[in-house]
Formats: sequence, structure tokens, C-alpha cells
Amino acid sequence: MRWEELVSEPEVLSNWIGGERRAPFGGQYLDDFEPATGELLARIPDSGSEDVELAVAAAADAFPEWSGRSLQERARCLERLADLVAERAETLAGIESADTGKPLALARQIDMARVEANLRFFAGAAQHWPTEAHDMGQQGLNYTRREPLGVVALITPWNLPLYLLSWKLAPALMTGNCVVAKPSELTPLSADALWDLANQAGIPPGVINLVHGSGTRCGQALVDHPAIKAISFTGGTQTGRTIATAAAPRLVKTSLELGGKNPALVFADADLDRTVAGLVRAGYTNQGQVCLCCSRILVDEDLKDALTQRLADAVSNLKVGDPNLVDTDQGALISADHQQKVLDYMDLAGEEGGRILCGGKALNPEGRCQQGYFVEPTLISDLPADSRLHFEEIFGPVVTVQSFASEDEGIALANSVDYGLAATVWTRDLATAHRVAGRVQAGLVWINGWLVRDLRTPFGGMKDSGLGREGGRWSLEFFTETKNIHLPSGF
Ligand code: TXE
Repeated sequence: MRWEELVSEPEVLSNWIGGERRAPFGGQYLDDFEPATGELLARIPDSGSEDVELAVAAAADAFPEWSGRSLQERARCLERLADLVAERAETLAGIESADTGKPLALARQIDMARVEANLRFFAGAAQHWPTEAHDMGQQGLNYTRREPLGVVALITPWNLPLYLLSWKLAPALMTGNCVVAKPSELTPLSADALWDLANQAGIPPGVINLVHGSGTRCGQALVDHPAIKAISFTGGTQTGRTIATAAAPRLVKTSLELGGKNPALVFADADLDRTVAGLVRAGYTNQGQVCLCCSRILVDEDLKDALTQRLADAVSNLKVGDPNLVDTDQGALISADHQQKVLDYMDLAGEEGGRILCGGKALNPEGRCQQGYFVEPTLISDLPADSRLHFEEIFGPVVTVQSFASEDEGIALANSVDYGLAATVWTRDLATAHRVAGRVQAGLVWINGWLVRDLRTPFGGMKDSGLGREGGRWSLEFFTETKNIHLPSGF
């Protein structure tokens, strides 16, 4: 089945407000392009404050009934939605691949598998989340309740559209909140499809609302709305700052999952086969457009030549092209603007005397994808120490290599950037692994691996990579207000 069968009017999307499709008040629309072909895929509402107002009001109306339901009733809704996602996984993967440019196989194996897992995980996790009690003996007992916040805003990016939206949606709903979501204007389609399925799953009208539009107009109106009690945001660091600034005067809770410039620290005793395979995944998955991607390889100087040679060979073998082909490893970047941004960094590397070990150019595959936004997977070494490529988030298939003479120097390089999201450590020595993992400034560290995810664990970054953590009880805590109640030992 093609994705057009899932949405009634694929060319012109609507908002979803109060369980119904609603055209935007202003009647204005934005274009949504298919990155692999450069062709127009859909038109989406250019929503403004009136649309946001309606969506927030619908969510507020639905809140008393939804928050009054039992955990089991809410979980049943999420499980039904997960079943529908599983049934329609192929259609949803097709939508996501077309809208993002990522390989269809990746959308299937990573994105849609995770959407289903997110829904089922939080349906269960919230039911297994214990409440606390503190016994004061003669002075009585304290017990702690977790209460829903009310109407919350979910603002998500384009790199993992439904994966990240469902990661926020599921805990927000399980804790009894009602939602207004704004997906990226670059990748609106899968959210529209999910809302259709949510209706079929019996999530009551108004519990989840979807507004499409630009960040500066629609996103900002949502962030500024006085009835919004929390904002869960994943996106760029600069946008995170803007949102935090808007939320601060009203003391609105924010969870900010922002960018990264993640190091891979490779020591001389690393298992080379395992490391090369891991670095290819960590550097280039989803065309390098994952906040966790390790775009800086920091390698012991004794291993540098052997590693870079092997890595350049492996990266050159990645197949770039039509996302629909089964053997495609790398699809298109998200937009023409983003492609240009990545190419500008490559030009800068050339001007600075960097050695391009492989890649370095745009690419125009034969056939239907000739006008798509493709870039060759690129590996660069020998850049000056202060090159911007070592410090700025490129968010594309571009990885740099630097060497270190000692563990201290490696750690200093790893910690020299403003970001602190993730790091990987490659060594056969357990003591080195623990020591380095403890010293590196990152919210997540993988040893001899990358992106091994357990949904119960805390996810998030330090420094410019964000504020707060998501996952397991961290998500459930974010979407709730804590209330302590004291009971005396006798009345
Ligand atoms: O993200 P934005 P962009 C990084 C990456 C990328 C850069 C910019 O480096 O090149 O950010 O990407 C909404 N009020 N990441 O510009 O703008 C916007 O509509 C409220 C890392 O695409 O941050 C979208 O829904 N909302 C990241 C969402 O914010 C606003 C993934 C994210 O868009 C808004 C993506 C505003 N004022 C990019 N302005 C990661 N952490 O994985 C924008 N938005």
C-alpha cells in the first residue's frame, strides 16, 4: 500500500485539532519537498497563533477526562496505537523515507521499530512506576504523588521525525497530559499519518493535537502560549536557547535535547575491525544527521595511519543513492540549504589545507534522484587544530580525524567543544575504558559500540547539548508535578 492511501489529501495537509482535520485560519501553506528528488511532496498549513489557540483549547477541554482515566485505560490506547503502527509499518516507513531522504531500509529497521517500541515501552513503564512513601514513625507518613501538568507542547526535528515525536508523546500521554505537537516543517507527513492512526486507536478527540508550520511562527506561538505547562523540544542549540528564553518568565518546564559534536576516542589497543565497523555506523548513519553521531575521531598517534586507511576504504564503499533501493547505505540530506551548508564546510576544509581522505563533493545519482540533495560520505584529517570543522555541528556525513599523544591530550581534545551529548571509547583495556568514560564530558558514553539503546536509561546531554534527561523515569518525572502529602500517625 502506498502512503497516499493513508492520508486523505496527501498534497495538502491539515492540522489535527479536537480529533478533526482543520485547515489553517490564514489559508496559507508551506511547501514540503522530497529530498531524494527535489520534487514537491506536499503542502502543509502555515499555522499561526489562531491555530495554536484552537489546538491548546481543544487539549485543555480534553484534559479533565483523559487525566481522570486509569493508567490501564491510557495504556490500552497506546497499545492499540502501537498495534496499528506495527500493522502499517511498511506504509509509515515509506512516508518517512520519502519525507526525510533516508534509506527505506533504515526507516523500517530503526525509525518504525522504535515508534512501536516507544509506545509499548511507556505504556508499560508508567504502570510499573512506583510511588514513594517516607515513614516518620511517631510523626506519621509522607507519600508522594505524581500529577499530570495539563497541556504540554512537543516540538520535534526532521532527522528522526516519528521516532522522536513518539518518544515524547508516549510518556506525556501515559502521565495524563494532553498534547499539542509541532513537527518539523521539513518532515510533516509521518505525524499526520500517526494522528490518523491515533483516531482509529480510540485516543479521544483533543487529547492529542497537531499543528503544522514554521518554527518562528507556529512553534513560537506554541512556546509563547500562556496555557502551555511544559515544552519538550529536540532540535538545534540556538532554537533551544530561544525556547528557554521564552519559557523562563513564566517558569515553564523545559526539556531540551540539542545538538552534539561527539568524539570517538580510539586507543592504540583497540580492536581495529570492530572499531572501523563501529566508526562507520557512528559517523554516517542517517547521512550523519543524528545528534549522537560521532563526527570527531580522536585516535592515538600510533594507530592513526592504520585506522584512517581502513576507515577511508570502508567509507568509500558506502553506497549513496536512491533511498528506495535495498542496497543503499546513504540517502539524501534533508534540504538544499542543508546540503549547501555541509558543502561549505567541505570547501572550508580544502581552504584550510585539510586532507580529504574520501568524499568531499555533492553527488547526483543516475535516474529519478538526479536532482536530490546528496553528498559523498567524507573523511578529513590534518586540519588545523582551531578549524571550525572540529568545533561546529555539521550534521552531515562529514567526520574529522585528529591524533593524540597521551590519554590526557585525548580527553582535552574530547572536552574542548561546547557540546557534551555523547562519546564513544574504543579500547581492549577495561581500566582505560572506565577512566576515560568518567572523564569525558558527555551525557552518554558507549564503550566499543554506538547507539545501543535501553529505553529505561537517561538520555540527554550536558553543556550546549541540552537541559534535562529523557527516557524511563526521567521522561515520566518531566511530564508530572510532584506533590508530597503528610499524614499524622493518629487523627
Ligand atoms: O532545527 P530547528 P533546524 C541541529 C543541526 C541542524 C541545526 C538546525 O545542527 O543543522 O540544528 O536545524 C522548531 N520556537 N539539529 O533549523 O530550527 C522547528 O520548526 C519554537 C540537531 O532544522 O532547531 C522544528 O520543529 N519552535 C537536532 C524544531 O524546532 C521552533 C535535530 C527543530 O528545528 C522555533 C535537528 C521557535 N522559535 C537539528 N524555531 C538534534 N538534536 O537531533 C524552530 N522551531
